Amino acid sequence: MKIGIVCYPTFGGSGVVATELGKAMADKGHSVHFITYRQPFRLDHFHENISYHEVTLNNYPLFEYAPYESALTSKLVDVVRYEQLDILHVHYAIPHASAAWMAKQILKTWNISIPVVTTLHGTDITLVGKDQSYEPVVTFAINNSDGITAVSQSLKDDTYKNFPITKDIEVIYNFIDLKRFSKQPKDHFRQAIAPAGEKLIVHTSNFRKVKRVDDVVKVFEKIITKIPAKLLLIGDGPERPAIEKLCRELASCDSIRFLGKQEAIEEILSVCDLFIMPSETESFGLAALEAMACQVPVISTNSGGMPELNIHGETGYLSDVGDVDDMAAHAIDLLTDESKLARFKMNALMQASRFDINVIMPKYEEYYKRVIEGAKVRSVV
Ligand code: GMT
Repeated sequence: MKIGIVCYPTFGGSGVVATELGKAMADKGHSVHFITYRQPFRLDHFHENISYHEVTLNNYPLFEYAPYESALTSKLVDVVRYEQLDILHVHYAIPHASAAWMAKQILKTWNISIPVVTTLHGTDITLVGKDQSYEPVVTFAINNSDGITAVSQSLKDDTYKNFPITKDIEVIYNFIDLKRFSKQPKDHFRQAIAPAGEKLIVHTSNFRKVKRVDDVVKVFEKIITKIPAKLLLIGDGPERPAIEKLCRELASCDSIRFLGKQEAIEEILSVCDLFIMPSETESFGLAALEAMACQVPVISTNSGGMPELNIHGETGYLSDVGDVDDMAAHAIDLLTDESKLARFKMNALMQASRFDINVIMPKYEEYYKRVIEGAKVRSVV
């Protein structure tokens, strides 16, 4: 197949899923065309089956806001037409699904038919998409996609709850490359960060409000009253200055390291004992899956799709959003019971292997084929 992929290319789960999926499709022999405004950060090597098309945004003095959606639509028209793509897979509804619909209408004028698959990732439905300034476009674009996937059952349910969707949504979970994300012998890291044998607690995110990073710090404050521990905060984003301020006020700065954005995150996860994800909402929780693949159990909220990934009492624990006392109690219980901790670490790995890329990628491949066939049948009728 010749596949076009549209995504947000910078740090973020949807971009990671889109890029890794494209790379896996290319390894399988498909011809993959990424169409994004910047080179996706995980697209870092030459691959004979991968092409990259940059959406160029020429700003003119008249525009206060550069019309990204129009530039993307024009680029989609160009790439589909000249590369003779079989399918377009757009990640994140806003504005990728509506740009794809517009491109499809333009291409029809040349008698070119291009099926579009839209993958819903989370905040495009649970936060941003619900906003009245986007809702009609999101609803229309989803209902006019040829195929729709959601990254968890919870996100599928939320989509039907929040939008008048008339089409079927296929659940295809996030996935992980276990060859890359696996526990590595990096004991020298542990020795450097926790020289006195402290437990290592980790959180990775883009520090958006929805991630509730302040709750990570509050949980950690409670943990260190009982157990010697260090906290690694990985990633960066709008809330980081407020979190740094909170750490200074709580005087826990000495035990907390802000590591910023990290490429080889699996090396750090390899030496950690516990991952904390206290998100307000999380459609799947790819960052938690990455931790679990490196044998790190997870303390998370029970919101969104988290219970589909993190099994309470087996791979970690689930708490209500904001219940830092419950999260801390679970963390202390686990970190003080070595045999339970060892069991949870193995359970985390076993659960992560259910989401192996080799299991999930064929589901997308099969779904593409179904959507292409369906579009052919519709065009004949
Ligand atoms: O979590 C973020 O802020 C990034 C966001 C995105 O769209 O890039 O992640 C969403 O998509 C990921 C990949 O499907 C999911 O694993 C995340 O759970 C989801 N984030 C939220 O729902 C908050």
